[in-house]
Amino acid sequence: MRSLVVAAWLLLLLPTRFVVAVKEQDFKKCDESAFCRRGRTLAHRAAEHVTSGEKWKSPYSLDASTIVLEDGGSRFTGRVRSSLYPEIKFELDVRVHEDGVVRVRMDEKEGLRKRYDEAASWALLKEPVLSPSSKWSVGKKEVKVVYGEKKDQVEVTVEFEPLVVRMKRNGKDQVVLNGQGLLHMEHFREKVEENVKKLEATDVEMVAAEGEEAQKVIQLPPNAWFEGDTEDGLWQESWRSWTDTKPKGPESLSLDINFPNHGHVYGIPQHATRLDLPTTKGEGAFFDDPYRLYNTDVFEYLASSTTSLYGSIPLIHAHSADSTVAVFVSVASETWIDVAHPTQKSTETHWVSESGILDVFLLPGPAPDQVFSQYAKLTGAVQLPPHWSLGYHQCRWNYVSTNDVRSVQKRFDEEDIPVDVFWLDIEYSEDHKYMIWDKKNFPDPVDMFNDVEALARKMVVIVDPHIKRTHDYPVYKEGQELDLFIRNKHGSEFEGWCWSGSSAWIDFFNPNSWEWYKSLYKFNGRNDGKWSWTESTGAVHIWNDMNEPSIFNGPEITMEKDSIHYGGWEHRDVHNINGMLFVNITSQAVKERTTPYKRPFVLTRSFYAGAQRFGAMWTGDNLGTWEHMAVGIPMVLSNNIAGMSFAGADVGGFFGNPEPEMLTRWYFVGAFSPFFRAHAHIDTKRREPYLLAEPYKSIVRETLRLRYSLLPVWYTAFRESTVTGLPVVRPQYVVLPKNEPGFSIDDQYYVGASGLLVKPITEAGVTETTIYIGEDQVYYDFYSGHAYRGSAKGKNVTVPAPLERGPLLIRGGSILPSRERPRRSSALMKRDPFTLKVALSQSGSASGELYLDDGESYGHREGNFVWREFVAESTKKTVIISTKDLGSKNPDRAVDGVELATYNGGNAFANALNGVRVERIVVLGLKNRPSKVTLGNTDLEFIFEGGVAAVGKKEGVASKLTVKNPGAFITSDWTVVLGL
Ligand code: NBV
Repeated sequence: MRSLVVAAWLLLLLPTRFVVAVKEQDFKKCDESAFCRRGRTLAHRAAEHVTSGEKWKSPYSLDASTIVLEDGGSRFTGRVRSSLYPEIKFELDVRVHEDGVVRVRMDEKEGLRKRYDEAASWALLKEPVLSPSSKWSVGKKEVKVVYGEKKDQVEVTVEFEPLVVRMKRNGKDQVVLNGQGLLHMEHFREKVEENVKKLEATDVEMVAAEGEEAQKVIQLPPNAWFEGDTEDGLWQESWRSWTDTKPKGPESLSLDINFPNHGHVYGIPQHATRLDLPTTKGEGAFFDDPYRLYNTDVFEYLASSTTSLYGSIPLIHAHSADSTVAVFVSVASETWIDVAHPTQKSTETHWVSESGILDVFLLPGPAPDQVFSQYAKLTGAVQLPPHWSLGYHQCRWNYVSTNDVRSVQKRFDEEDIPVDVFWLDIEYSEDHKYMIWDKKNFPDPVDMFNDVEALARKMVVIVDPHIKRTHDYPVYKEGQELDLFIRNKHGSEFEGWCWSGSSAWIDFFNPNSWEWYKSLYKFNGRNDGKWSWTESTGAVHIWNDMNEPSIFNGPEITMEKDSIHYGGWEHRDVHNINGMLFVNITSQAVKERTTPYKRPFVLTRSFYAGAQRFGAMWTGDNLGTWEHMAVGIPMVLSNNIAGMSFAGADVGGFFGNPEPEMLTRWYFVGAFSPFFRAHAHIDTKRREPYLLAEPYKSIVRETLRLRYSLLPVWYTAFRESTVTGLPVVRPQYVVLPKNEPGFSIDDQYYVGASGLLVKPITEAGVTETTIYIGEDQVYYDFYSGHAYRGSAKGKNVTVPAPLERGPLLIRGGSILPSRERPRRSSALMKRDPFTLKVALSQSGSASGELYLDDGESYGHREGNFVWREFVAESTKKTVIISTKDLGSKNPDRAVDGVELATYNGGNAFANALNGVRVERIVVLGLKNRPSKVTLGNTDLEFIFEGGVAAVGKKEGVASKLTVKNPGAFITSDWTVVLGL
């Protein structure tokens, strides 16, 4: 109901030409999907049993006599039985990884058919290493393992009957699997009438006691209390005009995953909703339908809904002031998740997937940082992006010709507005045959690329996965010759409709497609002389759109589930991973076409767990409304905590024509998103920043300059993320995990570990706002230096929010490196000097980091980088600001799990930066004017503006010391002493 109201409201807001209803009816609700219906009904029956006082008992148990300890005891296997089908064999396989993550796998053994068990092989970085020391011990009622520090012990038990998996920390339940008894793995069966009958009500009797009227008694089959009394869509299912044949029959999975001591859950992107996931079940549930994970191209999606969107990451974080834990469910098929809070401090979730094995990873935490590192160890960390890709990207559907691109670039330069990348959407291509230029409008693509590159910029060109079925398209012709296309249920080439008309889709599950597809990107030609994209250059990077896959005439705008992939798997088994394979291979193709390799940039719309290793994502076709601007923030945060750090939403909104105030505010949102791109639908008016009237144009220019000045902060945050798995943008619960009132806040966030706290304005007419400070610390207004005080319990402070200054605070205790010279693109900043902003904490100290490398090669893996730490320490009479090399603190693993070579401070990249100055040091919050400021024996000139000190409780404009040209260099060690 709520969603309908929002939909109606949205329609009123949209300009008339966009009044194409949010097509909710194009997408299924749980009750329109048979396996979801079955799973949810199972949960309802269980709940009814419990409320009626009957005991609901899981039919699944672990047969103790079959348990075998393996791999030195860190793993065991055993047979699971279901009392409903005693003859069916299920095997359980439970492992402890070296970092304490527990993996629980269950599969049907010797069944009639095989379940898809390869989701993890695509999601995981590599096969996890098992714990050398944790050993399972088999008891009378359970198998148990205990590990961790004495005072902080994790105990995992697998109880025999019913089968329950429980992870405890210090005696407190962290995660419980099947605690509610909703585990169900539908086994493979023959489609015979007898089977059908078995599930039906067997009889209807009329029983009449003496003197009473006859009553109807329905005798149900014994398993009906669990599975229901009628078959529901087990073998075939129709929806709208489509029929999904289910040749394998039912094989869905249901599992309750509960967090009895955690009142907040986050993750399972991507949905347009709050970060702290609202409930879908139980009294007063916020949503009616479960969260759905099924990659789909949802046209004009709602700003608040559980509807699935383009990407799916089945990772959920559960959080309380005591601990954070997470569960990653490695499943590739359509999945629905109900969320309920039976109490404020506990959470129940119920997962129902259509097919595949049960493969669940329990990440024990116990703090957010550890959960991130555990997840990054499993699925990999975000790749270190090329530095230029953190600049501003200018896109629209479409820049219509090579000259159009040139003139857009010219206009940016005339107006002195920084930009790094220009994008080409689908209309560059001839009849939507991607990589083939429409020569009428794009007669000289290589010259265009070179013109853009000459001004130190890059281009990104779209390559969609639908392949036009015409033999004059070499990609189609060769793909067909090599037999690389996905097949339909009859075994012939799958055909569907997309931009290119009748199209086919390459099956990237087929290993034969990989080298071939990569070879198409060779701009120097292929060894075998066949067609490749020679009208391209090394400065061109790629955008993968429509890879859910989006198919205009398919059910829910995607592929029929009974289509067939390599290995005979049905599309239903692999749907949510399919899009990730495309961006995986594209990123390899882009990387490998340059010698030596350069870091690729690929933007993808569809993604799955692990996609962070291949590129950036964006939130798809948002609307140019304040609601969409606002929901983009929790969406980006949610993707970030699920590993997809390189995330952003279309600035300005894809659909519609945002008014200047909205667009201006949206630029600020973008400037504080990891991925910063403006984009617009083909029917919208042009809205490049130089077209804005004053004062908007100048404000947007300044916002872009702010982004560019803070690129060192963003790049440093990305480096940290590649090593630790910590997100680039961090919500309140990640930074202050013990501060309860912050757990649901998702409209403000921190940038990496820099101490920048931002709260973009997403409403019209705002002039001030409140920012929540969840700790007893001083925070400074980024622009005015006004010092605000938080409190340990948390406090809202009111900050100015004029259009030209989006709310931005610096956390006391931070040192921010920035580059303040306005430039036209990031490449021109390479040797620019630095400003260090020292924001003293309440105890008078501060620290910060800076990471730099050449920004595009893999030289950093050979130790070619600069990694510095800056520290400020106060004594009674001095404040000492110093810097040292962090190379010795070399991380033990880096991007893509590749070990870093030993770092050497005098590496080639660092040497190339010799002479790059620190041109300014600014210190906020000194208690008084220094008597002198020295660097070694040299007295430095300085300006001191009096004001509030960091130490103490006063609020107001903080004191500010500015030391210009201290004579310090960014690559060398130095110490600046402020004598007080
Ligand atoms: O390629 C055209 C668009 C693209 O601009 C947009 O960013 C994608 O999300 N694409 C979808 C296809 C058509 C959308 C109506």
